Amino acid sequence: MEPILEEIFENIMEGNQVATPDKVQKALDEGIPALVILNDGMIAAMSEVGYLFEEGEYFVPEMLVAARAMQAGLGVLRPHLVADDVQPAGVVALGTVKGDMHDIGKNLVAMMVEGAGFEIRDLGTDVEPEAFVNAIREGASVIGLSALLTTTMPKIGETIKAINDAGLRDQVKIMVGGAPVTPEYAEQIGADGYAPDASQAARLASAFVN
Ligand code: B1M
Repeated sequence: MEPILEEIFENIMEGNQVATPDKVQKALDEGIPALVILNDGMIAAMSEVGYLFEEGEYFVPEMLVAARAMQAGLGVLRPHLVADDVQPAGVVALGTVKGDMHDIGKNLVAMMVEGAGFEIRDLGTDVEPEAFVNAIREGASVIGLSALLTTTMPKIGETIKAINDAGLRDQVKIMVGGAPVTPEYAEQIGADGYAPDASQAARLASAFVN
């Protein structure tokens, strides 16, 4: 691997939000294609972060700073990806369901899924089922539903029902998560998958499109 790509990898792993964009710019100046920087330096680092998180070697704070470094680097890289017409792995519309204001976990999921090469449409918190339906009409291929309260968890099922009722269910994959959500509940309400954490959400999104 080119030394500068290794430096990008290391800086993301360390969560260095200052050095990462500089290194990305340096790699571009060296003539490395934007897609190579993205895949071999940045996405590779985020999958390693996800792996270390799952192994219990990294915790939420480490994952959060790594994701922020990744986002800082993407700020420099994004115009070049657009100029090179690099297509995202898919468009993921993500939100916390109606009635629920918790967004820390959802934001972490957004960062890790973006780190896996997806475009994120963050619908925010307290999201009406209709907003998810509209996101599918506007091109989202994956829907991510987060709930942190036992009282709002049923809204996940209601959102999936709204997608069904709109006749759009076969156009999307739906992943669900959040502290009270279980794999059994996900299956019961007809989701395509459940992820217990942000790292596995990124892996699940990739599995959907591959
Ligand atoms: Co709230 N809150 N809260 N809260 N809050 C909990 C969830 C609670 C467990 C605390 C407790 O009582 N022990 C409890 C819920 C109890 C229950 O339902 N059984 C609770 C309550 C009751 C409430 C209020 C009702 C309190 C009140 O007002 N009486 C109120 C509700 C407001 C509302 O939403 N309508 C409320 C409010 C708040 C704050 C606004 C103060 C704040 C939220 C700030 C914010 O998010 N911007 C807050 C917080 C911070 C918490 C706790 C302390 C922390 C949540 C968090 O951010 N965790 C929480 C207690 C706890 O969890 N220990 C609590 C860290 C985060 C990284 O983890 O969100 O689990 P998590 O996300 C993980 C996974 O779940 C998963 O990946 C993430 C990263 O690994 N994941 C997904 C999440 N979404 C996913 C989606 C996926 C896949 C994976 O695919 C799409």
